[in-house]
Amino acid sequence: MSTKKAKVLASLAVAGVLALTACSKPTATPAQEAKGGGGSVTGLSAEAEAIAKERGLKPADVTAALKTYTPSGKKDEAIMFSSSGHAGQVFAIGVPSMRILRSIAVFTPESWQGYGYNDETRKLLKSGSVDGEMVTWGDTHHPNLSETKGEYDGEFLFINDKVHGRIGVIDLKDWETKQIVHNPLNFGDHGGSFVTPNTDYVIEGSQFAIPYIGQEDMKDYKDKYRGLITLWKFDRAKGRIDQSQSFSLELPPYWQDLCDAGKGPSEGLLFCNSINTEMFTGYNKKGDAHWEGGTSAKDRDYMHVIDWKKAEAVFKAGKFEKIKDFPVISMDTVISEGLLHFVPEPKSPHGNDVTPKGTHVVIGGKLVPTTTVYNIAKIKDAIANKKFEGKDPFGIPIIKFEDVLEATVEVGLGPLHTQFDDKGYAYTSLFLDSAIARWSLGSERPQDGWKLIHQEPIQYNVGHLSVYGGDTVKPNGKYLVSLNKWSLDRFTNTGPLYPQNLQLLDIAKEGEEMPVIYDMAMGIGEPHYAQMISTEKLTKSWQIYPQLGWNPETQKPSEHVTKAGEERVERNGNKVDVYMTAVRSHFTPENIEVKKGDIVTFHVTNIDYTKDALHGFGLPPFNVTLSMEPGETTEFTINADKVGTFPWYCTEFCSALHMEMMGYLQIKE
Ligand code: K7E
Ligand code: CUA
Repeated sequence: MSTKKAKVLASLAVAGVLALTACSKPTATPAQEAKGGGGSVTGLSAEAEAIAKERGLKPADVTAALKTYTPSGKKDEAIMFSSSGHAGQVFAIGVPSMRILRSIAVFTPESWQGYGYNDETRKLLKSGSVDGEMVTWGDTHHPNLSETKGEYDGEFLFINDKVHGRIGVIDLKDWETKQIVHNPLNFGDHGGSFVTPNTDYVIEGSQFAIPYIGQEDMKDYKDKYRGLITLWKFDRAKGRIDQSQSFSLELPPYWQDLCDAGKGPSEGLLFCNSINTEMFTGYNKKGDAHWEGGTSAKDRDYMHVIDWKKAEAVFKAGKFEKIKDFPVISMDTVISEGLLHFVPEPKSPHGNDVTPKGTHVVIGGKLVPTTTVYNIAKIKDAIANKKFEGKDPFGIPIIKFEDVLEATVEVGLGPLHTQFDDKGYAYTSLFLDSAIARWSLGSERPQDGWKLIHQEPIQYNVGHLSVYGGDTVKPNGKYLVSLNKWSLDRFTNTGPLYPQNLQLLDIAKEGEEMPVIYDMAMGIGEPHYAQMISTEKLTKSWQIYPQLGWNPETQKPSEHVTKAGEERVERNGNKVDVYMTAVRSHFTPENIEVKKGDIVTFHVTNIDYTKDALHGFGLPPFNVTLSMEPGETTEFTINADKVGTFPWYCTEFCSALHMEMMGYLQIKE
């Protein structure tokens, strides 16, 4: 590194918090210019040469196009499941084409999927109510695929809702949300939803500390405010989180954040960051710092090392109390049972990532220009031999930093998250430098040692990065996606709200070559983390529901399935049940008469039991929109409280006579 750069690094590290808000200049770097620069495109047809010339494409552009262009009918090799931030959904994106294949509604009603508009998904959204309030949005950050032996198994996907402290469960058989759970003790759960290597638990860290119950004065922060980490027990056979077997750990109010589960030799441990060991309480009077400064006052915070297997045993032994009806292992028990140890970490860290072999854990320092690598075997030794340098104010043992440090690697400015490949490299996103750092794991590449190999510029200000399988025991080192917060000058203007920029990098080769090969504008949400899985692993994914009359809520045939010829209207007092079929290009029945004051339930079966033969159902003014996948039976209920004639229709252009696929609902006095 040049002295000039070193000086800049040092000064920015000192500037710390201020530096974090800086943003890069909107220019391509000289390195990128050089790579794409000059020369003629050789080996192409005259027509291709002419097109390249006319469009001003350089040789590197043509190579990138060849790596990513996916002709009609050809399929992607991987799928990236991405969060959408405060859009409250998940996106499935094909790689390397970077085509959005679909969105999966989780915390937010979504009318195309009919999510939140039929009885079953209304009930689902309602089940995610928070303090009795039905909330209709979420802030999704960290999608996590279910794992078996530390590898993605393609069965389930979990996603956290930071704002309300919830976890959504998606079944990858039909790619639909099946469950939303909420821990009643906190909000702002940034640190979800990380799985243990066999998906025994889904982990949720709380970030903001609050009093578990009611309101407490900020001056009592240390005594009355608490952090929390929740272990949600996953029942794979049922495809649901088992709330009765889930529990939380009471923790100091240090803002526990991102966690990663140990694997291999470190299986059974959890590593979680914390942000506010200062126990800072905000700007209250002139002269106080703001949160950003106050939580970064000390040089070190504490990485929490939690023994989740021991915690599970403690929970099963009944050593917990119930707060708001949720089992919590008290801090006293956490300490006396040896469930938690601290390791000093760079202040206000961001990412926390265990290496593929489970031997090391990497912290992204955010305010320092290095990643910090810990040796987990040494952490285990220190715990086993009770070798501590002291205790925190709550009595939690602190392991000495130097005893367990493996390396600090100078990677660049604003290191956030780290992922791994199959070549023994680690990749760290650099928010301030707007680059991806490739660095070598000394444990895997002794020929290189622990050192920076290359910084690849990206455009601009990367948050998370996602390497194909990059947090599993067997990463595939072919692709990396840089999920950038700013796009600035990359796309055609879309008004003052800019898309984000998801950039695909080809990381297949060793050394310094890892070019950006595609820019994908993301204009429907703010992806944070994403995970990339081979499509070959999604073997459980259905192309069509297994049986006619399928109920996606129970994943079984519905008791209300209606087959052709069985359509009918049944009345029982003021309760009316309509058993309806949909087929190209009509509904049966298609004229329905009810009386004002009736409660009408429609049970609609799409009997077009063939791939991709979708029908919809839009009924004004009752706020009903359905998406009926082939073979699906779905239900919605309306209160027929107004007299009138209400035409409904199929909302999916399903056939040449789709416009005629409609019916009238007559509500009579
Ligand atoms: Cu870095 Cu929520 Cu994981 Cu955004 S977080 S980037
Ligand atoms: Cu069915 Cu349009």
